[in-house]
Order: sequence, then C-alpha cells, then structure tokens
Amino acid sequence: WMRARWTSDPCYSFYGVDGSDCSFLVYLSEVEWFCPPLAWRNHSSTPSVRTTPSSQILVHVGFLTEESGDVFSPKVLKGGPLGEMVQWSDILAALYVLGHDLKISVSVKELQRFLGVPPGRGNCPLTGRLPFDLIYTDYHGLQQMKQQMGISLKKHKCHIRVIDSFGTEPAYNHEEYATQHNYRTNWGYWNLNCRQFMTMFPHTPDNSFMGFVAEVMNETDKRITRLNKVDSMAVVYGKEPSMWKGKEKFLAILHRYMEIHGTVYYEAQRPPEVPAFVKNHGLLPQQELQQLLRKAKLFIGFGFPYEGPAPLEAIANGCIFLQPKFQPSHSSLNHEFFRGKPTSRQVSSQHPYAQQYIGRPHVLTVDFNDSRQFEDAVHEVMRTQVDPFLPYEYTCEGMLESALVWAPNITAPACWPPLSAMQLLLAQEGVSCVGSCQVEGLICEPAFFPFINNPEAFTGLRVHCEALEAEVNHIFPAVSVEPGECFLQKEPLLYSCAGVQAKHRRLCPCRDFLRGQVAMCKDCV
Ligand code: U2F
Repeated sequence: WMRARWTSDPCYSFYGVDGSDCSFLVYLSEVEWFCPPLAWRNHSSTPSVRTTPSSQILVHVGFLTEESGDVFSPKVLKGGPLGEMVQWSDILAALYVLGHDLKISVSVKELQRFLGVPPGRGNCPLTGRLPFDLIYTDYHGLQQMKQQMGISLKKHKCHIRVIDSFGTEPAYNHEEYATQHNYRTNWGYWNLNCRQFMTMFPHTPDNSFMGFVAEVMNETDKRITRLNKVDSMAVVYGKEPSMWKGKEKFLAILHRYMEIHGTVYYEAQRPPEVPAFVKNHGLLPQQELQQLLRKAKLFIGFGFPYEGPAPLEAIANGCIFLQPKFQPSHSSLNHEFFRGKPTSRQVSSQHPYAQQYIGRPHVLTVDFNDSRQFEDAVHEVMRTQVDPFLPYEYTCEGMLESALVWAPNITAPACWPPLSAMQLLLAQEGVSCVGSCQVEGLICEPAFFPFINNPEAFTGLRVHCEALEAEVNHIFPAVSVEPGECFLQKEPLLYSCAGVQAKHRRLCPCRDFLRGQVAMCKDCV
C-alpha cells in the first residue's frame, strides 16, 4: 500500500505540481503522518491560535481593482453582489486571527509595490525570492499577477490561492487537456493544483472549501426571536429589481397568505419596479436586515442570485428558506450566468448547499412552475416552527477550524486528511465520484487519488482487468464497462472528483465528514 509523507512546503498536501518551486514526496515503504495540534474542538474556551509562527501573506483583491474594469465596486451599494465582499472580509479576519502577517492590495500599483516590481515594468520575471509565503487572490488578480510577474508566476504558482466562488474543475484547469478536449473557457487553464481554488460553498471537493461566516444568535436572542416571529411575514431574496422580473405570478399567490417585504435598492427619484403590495425597505445595512429576518418567517428566492450568503443568514435568523428547484439543472452548458465558468457542475436549485446540506424543515426546494406545490410549500412554512440554525462550518469557530486546513501555517507539515478515513468505491456507469460518494453519505476526497491509482485498488474492489493502461483522462482511474479494460491516471493534475463519462465506472476515494463541517472527517479531530 502506498504511504505518503509531505514535505514542509506550501504545497503541503498537493500532488504533482511540476515546473514550480514545490515538491511532493511519495514513499512506497514509509508512513509518517504529521499531525498539527488540532485539539480545537476539545477546548472549553476559545483556544489561542497565535501559537505558531506567522506566515507573510499578501491578499490581492483583484475584483475590486480599477484595472479589472471596476465591474463590482460601483455596484455594491446599489444592489450588486455583496457575497464576495462578505467572503473577503471573513478571509482577512480568519487569516489575521490565525496570527498571519497580512498585506492587502486593491490596485495593480499596490500589487507591484508589494511584489517588488519596478513601476512601469510589468511582465518581467521577479528577481530574487517571492516576498510572501502565500498570496490570496481571485481570477482577476491572477491575470494581473501574470502581467506583472511574467514567467516567474509559473515558478511561484504553488504560493497562490485563488478565491473562486463557483469552483474550477480539473478538466478545465489543465491547459493542454482543456484545449484538446473542449474544456477551454474564459477563466480556466491555469495549471494550478485544483485544491488551490477556494470556494464559497463545498461545491466540488476537487477545490478547497473556504466558506464565510454568518452570525449565530445566543440563547436569549433565540428565545426573543421565537416569541417575535410573525408567521405571515415573508422577505424576498433579491436586492436588484431584475431579480423580481417575471415573478408576478408567485408574488400574487404569496400575497394571498403573507405580507411581503423586500430590500430592493432604489434611487430617490425612481422607486423600484416591485408590486405596490410589497413593503420595500430599500437596501438595508446588515444589522437592520438581520432584524427584519428575525421577524420574518419566510425568506423566498426566485432563482437568482445563485448560491449567495443571504439564505444562510436568513436560516440563522429563524426563517424558512423557500427556493425553486431547477429542472433541468442550470450549468455552464445551458445557462448564461454560468457560461464560461470553468465547471460543468449541475446546479439543481438556487442554493444547492441549502438544499443538500440543510434541507427540511429549514429549507424547502420545490418546483415553482407547479402552482399547487408552491402554494403547499407556503402553507407548510406558515405552520412549521423552526429554530434558528447555522451549520457549524459557517460559524466563526467553524470557519477558523476549516481555515486550519486551508490556511495552515505552512512551516508545519499537515496530516490532513488521514488515510484511515478513506473508503474506496466503484461508481456506477456514468456517475461521478462526487455523486457516488454522496449516495453513501460520504464525500469524495481528491487527496486520496494518488493512493488508489494502482492495480491493487482494482483488485481490492474485485474488478477483473482484461488489460491495464495509464492514460491522461480526467475520469481515470476507471474501468470501461466493455470489455473490462482498466485505466490508471497518468497526469496527477487531472485527478477529479467531478469528472464523469458514460461507459466507464470510476474508482472513487471517499471519506466521511462531520455533520456541519464537511472539511473534517471523524479521524481528523
Ligand atoms: C451572490 O452575491 P450577492 O451579493 O447577490 O449575495 P446575497 O446573498 O444577496 O447577499 C450578500 C450579502 O448582502 C447582504 C446580505 C449578505 O451578507 O446580508 N445584504 C445586506 O446587507 N442588505 C440587504 O439589504 C441585502 C443583502 C453570491 F454571493 C455570488 O457568489 C454571486 O456571484 C452573486 C451573483 O450576483 O450573487
């Protein structure tokens, strides 16, 4: 059986990143799992996390720079995306609390200064060492770093972490493979290790799950909230008028039973185009939005925005989240919003995390086109009593705990996740490892792929191989249905939980996870 040892470099648990200053050792005969003190959960009070040496970290927020076309910042106070802002502030807070030394840049000028690139001299290789242990950025920032650092970006790429809300799958990330197999998109093909992409929700385990924080109530506030809940009060999820367009039919049904509130941005001269029966508060400051959610019973989404923080905040404030099921699922293949995003992920509802990881009684996911189903759901909301709820991974402690995984002190070798957590499965034909592990109540763990990419793994699953070959394909290791040909993975960057293809059964390394903390397994704590 293969066993591994990690070197103490920034790619501590990343495999096979070539042409960079990272190295990863795999030994066949030796095992050494290094366990950092993850005694977090055993602490009766908040543990001190400032006990390890700090890392020098640059946080370059690309989407806020003028040079990225300023697509976000002018809109944030007018109903535009705030979800990313929520996540960036929590990343900064988490890294700071973990004791790291932070520098923050929101312009290319600052980026140049921090990297030591002389002004006006972009696209030059950096001379000397990179002045940071890690750089957190986004796709806009990555592009800017490439312009500034030229070919030395490749050399230092292991030090980069990319905040990527919707995720990047391995097939889209591998430049040559993406180009040859039609996976090339606007954003992908950086040849990073996919664990370097960090998502807002645990979309595909090929990426790292970073999350954000929503506020939890203390017991007194929970009691008061329970007493003050108004069963017939609904808040609509949508701070831009466009999010309400074409939803008149649902609003009319809802209005038969509930008082409808909105937080739609508007300018004094031009009130928003929402029906007159809606009580619109305008875009609210966080605190006031929380108060509104504490009174409301229902938080209702009409399909957009996808996968934002607000539904978790609403559920944490004791609301039930009612959302549309997407049939068929939305994805980069059939929906404008996802087109060009480096993922084939099938988005089954407005908020798949809420649907899959939270569910009833806090989350109702129904077909809105079926008026009967919709109306039944509204009735269910009104008669169901729920307590405020927040999955642990979105609490302060939970985010810090998973931050020990995604932002460990890089001088400390990691033990995560221990191989003892692995459960190997043979997927059904045409099913991904994400899906196969999920059916068993498990999660696919890409860090285990190197350990199952061998003939013994097929034998262990009682797969009889007529032939065995190693090839470059994002669904391998796998076995073809006919005539039982087994394939190993030749390119470690293409190990993929998400990959799927008809006529093949994939070998899937799954692991268990803690309820409410998907980054952790039972043996991890
Ligand atoms: C998502 O971004 P959004 O900004 O549209 O996400 P939301 O869930 O609507 O809200 C983000 C934050 O805005 C806050 C709310 C959330 O913390 O409490 N807020 C507020 O302070 N006052 C108000 O009146 C209403 C909301 C998503 F996160 C991104 O991944 C997507 O790219 C984006 C697509 O547009 O949607």
